[in-house]
Amino acid sequence: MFIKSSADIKENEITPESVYRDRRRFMQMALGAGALAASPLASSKPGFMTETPLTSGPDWLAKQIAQAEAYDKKITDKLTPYEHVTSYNNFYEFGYDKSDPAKHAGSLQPHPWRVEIAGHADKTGVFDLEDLLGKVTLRERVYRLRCVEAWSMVIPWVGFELGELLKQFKPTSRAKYVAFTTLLDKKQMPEQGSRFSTIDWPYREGLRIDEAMHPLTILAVGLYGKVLPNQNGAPLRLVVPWKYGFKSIKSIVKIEFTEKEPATSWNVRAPNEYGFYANVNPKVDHPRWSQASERRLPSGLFSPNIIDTQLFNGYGDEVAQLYSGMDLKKYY
Ligand SMILES: Nc1nc2c(c(=O)[nH]1)N[C@H]1C(S)=C(S)[C@@H](COP(=O)(O)O)O[C@H]1N2
Ligand SMILES: [Mo]
Repeated sequence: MFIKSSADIKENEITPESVYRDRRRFMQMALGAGALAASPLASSKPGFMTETPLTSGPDWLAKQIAQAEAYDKKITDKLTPYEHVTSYNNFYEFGYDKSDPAKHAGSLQPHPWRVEIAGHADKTGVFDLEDLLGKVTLRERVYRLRCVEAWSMVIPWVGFELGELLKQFKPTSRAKYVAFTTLLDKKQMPEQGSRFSTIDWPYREGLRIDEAMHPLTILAVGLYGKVLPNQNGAPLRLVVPWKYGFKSIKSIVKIEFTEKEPATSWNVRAPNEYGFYANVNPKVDHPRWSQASERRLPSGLFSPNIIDTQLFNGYGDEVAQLYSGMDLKKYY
């Protein structure tokens, strides 16, 4: 038995979701009245939202996010509060402590932003984020995020289905994989200039094309109804909810259709510890720790909130068929 104070219960179980819902409703009302500026979330400085220093974006983006299609599935998990989602991060380009990204990611300039679409597709080129977002439907998606380090969160993302975007470029039959690359810029991402860095920058990730086209796979541009904070991978980051968090690459500048399985940062760094597939699996342990359970945030000394890890992070009904016939211990 773990001791739980009434304060814990209030913070963890009642407030986050209700506050979020209220906020969201409020913003939509404000927008409906054509008065975003009247919202307490809008800033006094025209063109930018400044609720936190690391969350800023142009008006067109804030509006598009606030008007995203609401999530219509039943939410069974408690949402991890905004404060935790945005202050406990992995973003090694800004340091290795969980608190580093929130402290240091202010040097990232996510607007304006361009993304290169390359490789085996009929249409390729460099596109403004605004143009790409003009061609997709923004949706809210509440997903569990399970880090390979055995902690997890529940996050209400705002984004769009990656497949909806990719199809528009008409990938050819040679497009078997999709490779993603994070921005490479020592000025904006100081850790990329560090001599002690153990990652070969830029951060890279990849998916098989059928994984990329799966409707659960999204590119996120917001969370909690707001523009994505820098520390969470602004302005555009991948979210693949049935895979370990490291697959969800942040601040993407390039998406390439490839014929061969692309190199991915963690797999290159420690191939016996981090596989290309990285599907959440309680039966396949990390060589140095068990993956059978996880610490669901927020967690504290007196309420560690340890829960069982689920195969495919609980999304097996939707994704298990992608791996039928594959040995998940071999393709970890
Ligand atoms: N470019 C980049 N993307 C990244 C990482 C990183 O260090 N650099 N960390 C990954 C890891 S290990 C996790 S768990 C998630 C964390 O996302 P969050 O900080 O939004 O919770 O981002 C992933 N994407
Ligand atoms: Mo992670």
